[in-house]
Amino acid sequence: MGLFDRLAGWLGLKKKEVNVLCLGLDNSGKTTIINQLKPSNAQAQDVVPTIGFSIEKFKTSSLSFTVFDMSGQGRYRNLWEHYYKEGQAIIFVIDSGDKLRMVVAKEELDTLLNHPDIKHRRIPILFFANKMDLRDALSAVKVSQLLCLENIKDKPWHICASDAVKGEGLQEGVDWLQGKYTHSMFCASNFLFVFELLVSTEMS
Ligand SMILES: Nc1nc2c(ncn2[C@@H]2O[C@H](COP(=O)(O)OP(=O)(O)OP(=O)(O)O)[C@@H](O)[C@H]2O)c(=O)[nH]1
Ligand SMILES: [Mg+2]
Repeated sequence: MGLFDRLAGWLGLKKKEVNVLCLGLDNSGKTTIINQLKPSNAQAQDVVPTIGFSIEKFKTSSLSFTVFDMSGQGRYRNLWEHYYKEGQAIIFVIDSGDKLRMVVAKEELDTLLNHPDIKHRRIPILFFANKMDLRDALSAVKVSQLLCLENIKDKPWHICASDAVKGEGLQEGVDWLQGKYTHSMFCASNFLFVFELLVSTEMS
C-alpha cells in the first residue's frame, strides 16, 4: 500500500462507501425507489410494505451506497433516529399525491432536522417528490413550498420529481448525491497528493 493510500486511510478521507438513510411516510415509494436503483438482477419483483427496515446496496460509477430503507409506518418511525449517527446522506421521499398527509410529512421532516444527531451536520438531503404520474400530484415546487425547504440553510439539499414505478427522475437525484461526495473526495485526493509530494521532496 502506497503512502497515498495509507494517509487516506488514516485520515478517513478515502470514503467510497456512503451510508444513506431512506426516510419518508409509509406508502411514499421509498422501497420502490431503492429497488429501481439496484442492478436489474437484484431487483425484487414485488415491493411490499417494509417491516422495521431493510439494508440494501446499489452502486454508481464512483460510489457504493448502503441504504437503510426504513419503514414509514407510524409504529416504526421511532426507529429512524437510531440510525441518524451512521447516515452520511438522507433520501427523503414524499408522495406528491397525498395532500392530506403533507403536513405529517413536514412534521417528520422538522423532527428529523431538529434531532441532535442531524441538526449541526452538513448532511446532504435528497428529496424525491414521488408519484408524479398521479393525475392530481403536486409539482416538486409546490411540495418544496409546503415542506418549507427554502428554510434549510445549513445543509445541501435537492428535490427531484420522480415516478418510481417507471424509474423516472431517479438518476438525476442520484447524480446530485454522487456529486456531493465525489467533489469532497476529489478535494481530499488533491490535498493528499500535495502532502505526499511535500513528504517525498523532504525525504529526497
Ligand atoms: N403511481 C405510483 N405508484 C408508486 C410510485 N412509487 C411507488 N408507488 C407505489 O406505492 C406503493 C408503496 O410503495 P413502497 O415503495 O412500498 O412505499 P414505502 O415508502 O417503502 O412504504 P413503507 O415501507 O410502508 O414505508 C406501492 O404500491 C408502489 O407500487 C410512483 O411513482 N407512482
Ligand atoms: Mg418500504
